[in-house]
Amino acid sequence: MGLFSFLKNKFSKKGAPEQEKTSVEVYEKGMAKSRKAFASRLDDLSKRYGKVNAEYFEELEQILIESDVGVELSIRLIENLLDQARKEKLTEPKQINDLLVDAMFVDYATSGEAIQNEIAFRENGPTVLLVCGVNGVGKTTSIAKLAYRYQKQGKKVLLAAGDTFRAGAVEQLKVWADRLKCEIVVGKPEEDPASVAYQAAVKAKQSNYDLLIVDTAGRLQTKNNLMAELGKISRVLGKEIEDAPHEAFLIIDATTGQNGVLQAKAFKEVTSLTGIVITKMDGTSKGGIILSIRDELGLPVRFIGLGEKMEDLQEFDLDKYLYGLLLGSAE
Ligand SMILES: Nc1nc2c(ncn2[C@@H]2O[C@H](COP(=O)(O)OP(=O)(O)O)[C@@H](O)[C@H]2O)c(=O)[nH]1
Ligand SMILES: [Mg+2]
Repeated sequence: MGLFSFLKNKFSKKGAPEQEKTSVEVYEKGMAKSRKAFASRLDDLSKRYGKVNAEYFEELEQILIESDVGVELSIRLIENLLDQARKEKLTEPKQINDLLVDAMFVDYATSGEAIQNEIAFRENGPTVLLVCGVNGVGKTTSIAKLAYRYQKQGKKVLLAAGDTFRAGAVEQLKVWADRLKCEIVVGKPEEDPASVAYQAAVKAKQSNYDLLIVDTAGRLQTKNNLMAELGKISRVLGKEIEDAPHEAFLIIDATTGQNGVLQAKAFKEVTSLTGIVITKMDGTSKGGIILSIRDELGLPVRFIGLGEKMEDLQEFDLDKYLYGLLLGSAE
């Protein structure tokens, strides 16, 4: 049984536990655009070719590249597929497409650091999550969604409005904090973000918070500035709370395509990231970006934004992702 048939069985509505069902539905809905671009093109391809040939593989490679799987990874996947097809004398388009899905799965599963989603909470004292990424990618809204998630799990959450650079950014986080009834530490306009982080760390420790989430400014004009600022925030946090920040998530907007991969490389150089959050997956037809980022950076994708609602930030699940990408493609 191919992976896709397996996933179909796993996630078919009948018999799926309630909790799973809703999460799968969020993936199904949020990945509709990507699915349209990927699964229906695979389907169309297999209908046009009776037997696979060199052109088939070329077209397949094109679909991967256009889905933002990344040129290097796309070429590698297709080369391996060609080898395997030759060795095993496979000629059916459907067999090839099944193998491709398997290979996508294996590449994600085996590239780099262990797969992990939830924040690993410390036994004693607050766990600190630093959130970075360029302007507009969805940092602040993802912070709100994460706060919502962990509050629901019974955690005491504190926010730090560390994006003191952009007018309105602090206000935006404050609005979210009010809605979520979540405590927030706010500095003065244009106050040094490290000073806000410091105040928040002190409060988190004194008042026994489980989780402190620190928002940061997203400007990336010069790498030196960014490095200095993120470095300073991290140092200040680490002085107040042992080993903080314990987690550092980079937020990437899926609609920015390969540019997101470049951002990830730039940030990875200046700060030690523990994971990626991909946002706006619902707004793109190029869902392959996840595979590309994983392949190039080795970092685990921790959460995925599949829409604007609080519940639309889901923990990243490779099976659900591939299912969302392929649902409705030819059996
Ligand atoms: N459709 C959709 N929109 C999102 C998602 N995540 C964030 N956004 C939107 O992206 C915009 C920018 O988000 P914001 O959090 O202000 O970005 P920041 O500048 O990085 O803090 C807002 O309008 C959000 O509602 C997502 O997963 N799906
Ligand atoms: Mg923001």
